[in-house]
Amino acid sequence: MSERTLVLVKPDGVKRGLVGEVISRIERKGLTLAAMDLRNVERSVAEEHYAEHKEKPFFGELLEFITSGPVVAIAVEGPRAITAFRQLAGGTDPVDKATPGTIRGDFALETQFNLVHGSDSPESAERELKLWFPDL
Ligand code: RTP
Ligand code: MG
Repeated sequence: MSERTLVLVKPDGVKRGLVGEVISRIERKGLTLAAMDLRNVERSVAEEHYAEHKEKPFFGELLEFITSGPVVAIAVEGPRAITAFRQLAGGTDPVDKATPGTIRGDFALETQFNLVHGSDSPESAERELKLWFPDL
């Protein structure tokens, strides 16, 4: 059964020219692109997107960062797409958790600048896809 997940190439990934690399890995895995858009992120959308982290000490800098430049938002589709993309991305900390061979493990050094976002559950995916692609 196919499902959809929200992937973001964050501002660091766009600035470093890694959009193609991320899309290529998604496609080579066998997942498909249902929708894709390069866009600047409104602060309200950023707050909504990361609402689960509202009370965290890093919330302020997370909002600053995610609104610091354009992101590429992608609705990714395929069997077990949510888990499949989280595996492609690697763990949140690009050095301690993400292993080489993953996007974060291969291209990132700092947790704050970990290049990509992927929805972490079916509930998150549904909520995030409504927020980023209401017409999909
Ligand atoms: P994401 O939501 O972006 O896909 O990342 P994730 O699930 O792997 O990690 P999560 O715990 O949801 O954290 C969201 C993003 O917040 C930033 N972060 N900074 N300074 C810090 O300690 C810290 N911790 C998390 C990261 O950009 C992380 O991806
Ligand atoms: Mg998360």
